[in-house]
Amino acid sequence: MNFVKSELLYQRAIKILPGGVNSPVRAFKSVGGTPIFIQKGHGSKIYDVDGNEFVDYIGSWGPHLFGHNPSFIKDALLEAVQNGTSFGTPTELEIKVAELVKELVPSIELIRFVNSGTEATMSAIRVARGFTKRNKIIKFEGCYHGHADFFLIKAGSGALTFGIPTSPGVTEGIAKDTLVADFNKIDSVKNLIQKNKNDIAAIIIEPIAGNMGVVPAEKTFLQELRQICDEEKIVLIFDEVMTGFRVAKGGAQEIYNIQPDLTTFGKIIGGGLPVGAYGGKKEIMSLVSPSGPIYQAGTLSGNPLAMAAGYAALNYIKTHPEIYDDLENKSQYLESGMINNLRMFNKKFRINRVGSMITLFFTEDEVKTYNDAIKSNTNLFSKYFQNMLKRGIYLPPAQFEAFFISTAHSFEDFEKTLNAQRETFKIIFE
Ligand code: HOZ
Repeated sequence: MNFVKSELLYQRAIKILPGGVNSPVRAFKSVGGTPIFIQKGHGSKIYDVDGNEFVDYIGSWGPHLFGHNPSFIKDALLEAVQNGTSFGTPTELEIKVAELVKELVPSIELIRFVNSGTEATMSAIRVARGFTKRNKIIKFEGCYHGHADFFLIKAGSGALTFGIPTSPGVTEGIAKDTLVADFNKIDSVKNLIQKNKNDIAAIIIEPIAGNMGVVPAEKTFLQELRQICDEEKIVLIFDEVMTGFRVAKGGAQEIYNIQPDLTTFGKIIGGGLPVGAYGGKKEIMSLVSPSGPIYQAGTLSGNPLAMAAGYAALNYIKTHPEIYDDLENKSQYLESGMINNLRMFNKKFRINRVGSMITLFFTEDEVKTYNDAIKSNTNLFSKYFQNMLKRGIYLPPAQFEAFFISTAHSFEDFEKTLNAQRETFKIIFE
């Protein structure tokens, strides 16, 4: 496998794009080497500019539940583009997508579409602050909610991978209103609430964290959070940008049977196009402009191409509930194969999996919190990543990310992956 064309493109890219990329993790900085430039994707595979084929486990970081470019989404897009690309006016499709989201996720009474997960989470916080007339928020160490200033404090994903969980450029004034609790540790939440009585507007959480690797919240922890929020009149926000429609049709909230006050979604509701959304209780969401005073706007919000792709994706989910059994069976198969491979090399490294989201942590201890996750041997992960890549397996280029399985993945893909893993383990462990 050679990467000659990718390397040349990277040399061009670093002259014009910071770090050669438009989003940090994809630059391969934490795993070494230079990024690969992808030309096309189909089903479970992506193909780079040098003509190399990879089994893809990123799936655009989650939304490609059906693999790359499924025909029903492509057809919907081709049809929509005949009518124009953007109007900045209401369209019927926005209502249809909104109604579908509400049907699949019962906690959504009103919803607003935006253009990314970041926009969704930052707007949800504004609404929670406007609703409660309070300033402070609680987030959890290692959770990532996009790059709005007030979230870049002890954040996960690229911020954690690059060792800048709290970014320069975030002012002290902003940082002081973000309180950070420990994931899965209810006492840390209680302590913060005690010290900031009647000042907390919202608690935001990834119910199944995907941005410090996959780390599911314990059910009792989420139940207690729900109870505390009710007692203290705090808005509970589930960030389901990764988990929404992926771990179940109703997202993590369906699995845990807990209704948040607000939920944020990402690109999955646009069939992989640039879309986000926030929604939830009518009482809160009706404060959003123009029905209420809390301002939030955007020309591309509810964009007709994104809505067409989103409608196709969500309608497929609604009419094919069997996809979740398929995803579970496939993911279980891959997980068991990985466990066997680890056993073969006498390693007890941890695998966390919820449905089609998986992380192999290079640590032998249980991973339930951020502090557990960062015990992982990231040098070993880098070697693992590079060796898998050379064997045609494209994993997220960072330890603190989830990898994603789609319905397009085949058992043949998994056998290839497991085989590559055995060869890789032989090199990195022996
Ligand atoms: N922050 C994303 C992963 N959690 C990566 C985004 C990207 O590079 O596309």
